[in-house]
Amino acid sequence: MPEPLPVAFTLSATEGQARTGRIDTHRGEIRTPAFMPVGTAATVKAMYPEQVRETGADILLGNTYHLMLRPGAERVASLGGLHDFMDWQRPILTDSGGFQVMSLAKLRRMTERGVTFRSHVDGSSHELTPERSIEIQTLLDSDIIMQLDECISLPAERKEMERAMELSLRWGERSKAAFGDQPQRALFGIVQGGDDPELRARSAAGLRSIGFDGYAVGGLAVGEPQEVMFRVLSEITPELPSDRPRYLMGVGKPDDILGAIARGIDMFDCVHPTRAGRHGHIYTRFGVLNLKNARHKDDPRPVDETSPNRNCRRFSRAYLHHLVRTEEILGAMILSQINLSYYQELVDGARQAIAEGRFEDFAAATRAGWSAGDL
Ligand code: PRF
Repeated sequence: MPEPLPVAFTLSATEGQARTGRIDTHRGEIRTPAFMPVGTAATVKAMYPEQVRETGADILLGNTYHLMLRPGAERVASLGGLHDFMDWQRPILTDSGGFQVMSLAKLRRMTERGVTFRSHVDGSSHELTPERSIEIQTLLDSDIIMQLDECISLPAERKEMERAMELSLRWGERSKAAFGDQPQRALFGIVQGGDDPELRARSAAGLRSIGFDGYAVGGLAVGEPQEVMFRVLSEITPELPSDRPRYLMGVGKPDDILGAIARGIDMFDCVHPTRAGRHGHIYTRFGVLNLKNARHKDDPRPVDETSPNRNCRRFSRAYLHHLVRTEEILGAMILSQINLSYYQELVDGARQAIAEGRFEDFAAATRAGWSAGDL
């Protein structure tokens, strides 16, 4: 068997800080800026893999934390890896678990060695170290592996931001040693440091000297206003190597994504489009529509009859309102599909606009559309 192709990032155009390009992996190409739908438990909730692909997604996100608890990383490995297990044959990025431990697990204890916790599923005890996180992500056969880090919420004391940033840097070094030489996969480091410019710069410099295949910005969208997130991004992307992909973790709403692309971010993931869909909220070129609202119950109009997405043209708002109100499974399916399609339409539009040097106009026109529509 020939060696699988190494992961490679190629930029094709820039406009200001905004960039477009591609990441090549042996499982296929990832066009950037990219939005990665979240497939936490080896499924993008309420979507078949081929439907996810049809929305335009090149890559999915999976979670170490959830998969180590259920069904277990060794089990997924013995069943042929995560791609075969869920039948998604394109690239998968896995998060390292620390962030989900902090938001979901019980009785967490953070030490230099790693984090111990009790499962939110059955209360069983587990330990996640930087080395075990890499091992799990390798067992899953992930294409892009994230280092274990500690993400704290904002606002926070500077001492606390500094401690978590420095711990994350040491864990980055251990992650790199544990990852070793696996050119068919990428290992990304994660910048921490809260909202403090000096801590962020030290984090970026430390990660750069360790040397990663890509650089994520963690610790944002954790309670701070959007303007703080944008300020940190404007400060941090110039500190990251321009020839490596940059990933803003867990972000966001369409407006956050446009602002982050303008500040040099290449990759995003967020549960928001699928979760909002399951709750009756849909994203369209004309803004957000809450289909739970009683004002839709007699509305025969489709969501958007000029949309490229068939689901936006075929069902009336009254029907979708009914499905949401009755909590029908089909409602979750259709609304998740509509939202993921809109997110992919957004990043596809951004990629084309950057390639043609008109991203600024594209962003302004897109934002104007959200408030101009008759919803
Ligand atoms: N670290 C990791 N995963 C994350 C985050 C982080 O800081 C965030 C913060 N928005 C989301 N997901 N490992």
